[in-house]
Amino acid sequence: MNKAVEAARMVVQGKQRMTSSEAFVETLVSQGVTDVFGIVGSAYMDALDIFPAAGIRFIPVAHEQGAAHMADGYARVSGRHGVCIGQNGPGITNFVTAIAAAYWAHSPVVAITPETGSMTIGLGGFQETDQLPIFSKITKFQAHVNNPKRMAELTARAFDRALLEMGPVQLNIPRDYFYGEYDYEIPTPIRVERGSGGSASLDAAADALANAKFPVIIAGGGVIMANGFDSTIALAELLNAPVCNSYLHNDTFPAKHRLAVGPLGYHGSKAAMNVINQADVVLALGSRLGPFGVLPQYGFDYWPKDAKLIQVDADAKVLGLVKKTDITVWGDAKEVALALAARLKDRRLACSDNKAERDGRIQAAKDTWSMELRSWDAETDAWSRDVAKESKYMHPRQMLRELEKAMPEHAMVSTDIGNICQVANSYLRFNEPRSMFGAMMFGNCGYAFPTMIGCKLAAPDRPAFAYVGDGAWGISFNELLTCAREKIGVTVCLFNNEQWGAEKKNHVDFYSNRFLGVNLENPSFAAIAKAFGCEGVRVDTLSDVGPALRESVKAQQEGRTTVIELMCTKELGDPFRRDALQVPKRTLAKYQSFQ
Ligand SMILES: Cc1ncc(C[n+]2csc(CCOP(=O)(O)OP(=O)(O)O)c2C)c(N)n1
Ligand SMILES: [Mg+2]
Repeated sequence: MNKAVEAARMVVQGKQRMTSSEAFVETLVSQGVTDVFGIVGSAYMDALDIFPAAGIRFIPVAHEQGAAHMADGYARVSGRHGVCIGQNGPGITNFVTAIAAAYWAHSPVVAITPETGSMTIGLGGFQETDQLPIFSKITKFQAHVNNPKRMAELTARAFDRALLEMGPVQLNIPRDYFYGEYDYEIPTPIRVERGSGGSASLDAAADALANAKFPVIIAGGGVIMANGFDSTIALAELLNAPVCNSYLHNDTFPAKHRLAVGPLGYHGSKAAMNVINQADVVLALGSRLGPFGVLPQYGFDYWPKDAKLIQVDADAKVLGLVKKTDITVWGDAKEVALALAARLKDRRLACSDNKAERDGRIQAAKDTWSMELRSWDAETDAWSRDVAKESKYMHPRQMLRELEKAMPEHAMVSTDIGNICQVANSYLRFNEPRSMFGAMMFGNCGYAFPTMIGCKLAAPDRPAFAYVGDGAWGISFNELLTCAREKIGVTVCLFNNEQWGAEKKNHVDFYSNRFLGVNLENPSFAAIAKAFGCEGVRVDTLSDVGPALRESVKAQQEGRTTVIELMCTKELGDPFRRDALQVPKRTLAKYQSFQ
């Protein structure tokens, strides 16, 4: 750190007279904030003005939804706060979708929401809306600065709570409260480690694992948040237990490890499903076992109904919520893994007796799935075969395989919501944590690109890739402006199949191919990227996929973003919501042909 930066990052000590803007900015510094995403606005201009003197970079974006997604990606890759700010009223309502997404991604995002001035609330002036109720169900905590003298206290509390509760928080500030001079003391941040759970529950979990004949671990997102990657490996090796990744968390266990069997969930690994199906004890480490992530897949209801379930989570509210648990441990995934390993290391383990036999079963499941995946070149349902036959473009699975082969080490990949993005779940393997950034359970199209921009800002040395469908691209490509203006280099792998494919699949499966609102006529997205000041390349053949990806990584190092427009057939993998759709039934005469 050079002297000027060091001086900027020094926080004022003890009680001092300062303006509210200064108290606000000093509290950001004390909380370690170095980057804030947003769109400029008069509501907080007095504080924004002094960001540079505090060593805070303001990253101006194209749309506030992008700012909040960037804050999410930034937080997920760094484990630090992601921060966004906007103009009262419309700037703030633009945050909503992205904050809901951050909520389900358990991201410590701080949404700073300046609001209408305190003296005009309720008068229906300019840019007024009641900003607290809007976020009440999608934040872990809401701080409202009800008096300017509480600026430092409440700002600090919002930041502390985001990390303590692992989720987005809102800091709502009437815009006139940025002005005025008071005596403030900047609070010291609360950073406290989580515990390893109660000793009785740990003893019970250790007993169950010691007596298990086929223990299987599910490594969930909590493993990442707890920085528990290594302790999970150690526990798995001690038990010689195979490890499944929970849905969209393919980075919770190294894919190259012999005990790794791959992800559960939609378009996950059949090896993981076959292995967990044989378990007599399942240890869910840092997972809420979200209902969408444990649905039957490939026509296989793999969840082992008779297995004992041990669930470990730092959030008490998710314990036993979705799956009935036999043993619950309320604790940090890393600390619990360490505590269990300490309890088990000198014990006789029932699963040692059949180690060789289990190794054989695990390897067989992995080999079978890997062979199947290698020979699975295209979707085989009648509709897919039909549309692919007429196409000169790439089969999505083959294209995804080429991307996987060309993926550099330390890559970070975000995935959007869409058919090809979900099929990608089978082709995304990681060997280090904080590498995969799925759109998680809020499931909003338009998530992946801005999120990856935030990831790249937090981890500039890592190659960054966003997987996005052409429909979702329409929601999010405005942030190419941010990349070009701020010289941020990421790669967009844009899957162009000229359709909102995931929804079209429902038309095929349930609505007799009555296509409505799903076919897309696209411009050249590669040309659009160039017009925005980024790189754009169109790829129609498999042999060009790897070279284009590698070229884009070079551009990233020079702060340039590339859109690789990958032309794909219209074939479609298994649908998302088979679980939630019903065969249509029409009773009125005029709708009879819509069966
Ligand atoms: C914001 C938002 N709007 C609508 C949906 C519903 N939806 C889910 S998947 C999907 C289609 C995605 O199409 P595309 O991005 O082109 O990917 P593809 O399925 O073709 O691979 C839609 C519209 C959604 N998830 N999020
Ligand atoms: Mg599409």
